[in-house]
Amino acid sequence: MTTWTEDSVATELLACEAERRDRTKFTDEWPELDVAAGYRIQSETLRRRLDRGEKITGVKLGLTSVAKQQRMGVDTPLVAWLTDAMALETGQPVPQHALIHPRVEPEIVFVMRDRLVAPGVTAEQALAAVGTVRAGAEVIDSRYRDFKFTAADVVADNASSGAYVLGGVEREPGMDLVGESVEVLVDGEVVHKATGADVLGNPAEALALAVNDLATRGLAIEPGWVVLTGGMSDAVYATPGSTVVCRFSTLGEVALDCGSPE
Ligand code: 0L1
Ligand code: MG
Repeated sequence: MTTWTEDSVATELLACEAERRDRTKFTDEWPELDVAAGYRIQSETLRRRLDRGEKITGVKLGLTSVAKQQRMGVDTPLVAWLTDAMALETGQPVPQHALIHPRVEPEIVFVMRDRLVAPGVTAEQALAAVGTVRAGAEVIDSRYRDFKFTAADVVADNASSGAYVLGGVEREPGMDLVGESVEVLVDGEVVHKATGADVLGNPAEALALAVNDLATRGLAIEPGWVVLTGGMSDAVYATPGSTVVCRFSTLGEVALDCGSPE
């Protein structure tokens, strides 16, 4: 059996991503791997992404809704990184050629106007630093077989990061975040419904959680960054040939063409 280290786990996760190869979770072989170690591994993979020229575009939260927590069997919200290599333009299809088993989920997204620094930031204070609110769709892609992981595994894996796209409508942070609803349609059929209330009761709570968590690692949220507040509903498979639409009540629609098999 392999003896893993934080460094070799980081190497293996990035290799799985580059080679589109899934694997069993590390905690099967290294049960002592905990969430704190998962974040150190996540920081190391971010360092390597930046070394190869990627730029941070923001942060993403994971497992902020009960729907996601129950589906993934992990009840700890988590924080991870977005880079420009993950950003999709409107109309770009899901990059199937680069992903293992992508799924799509609807997100309420904050675009930051001001720098946000914790600790002790409340949801209200966090919201005061937001410039605009937008709809988003995240394309998640776990490096773990069948998306089976513990909290430590998924934190190390940058919370199943894959790609993301933003909708075109921009609204003020004072909008009704809690009441904003979304329907997820696959080929025209509604398969999930959720509201902003599903995201920790209020997506602003997710933003506060992110900045307070980042502060424990000496980090802040920077102006211009996007913050994906977490899947509002369970995700749907991005089956090649299908179209996924996230239809929000006031934030517009985000449509994703799921592309063709590579
Ligand atoms: O694979 C996963 O579902 C873990 C990441 C969670 C992403 C989210 O809840 O937005
Ligand atoms: Mg997400």
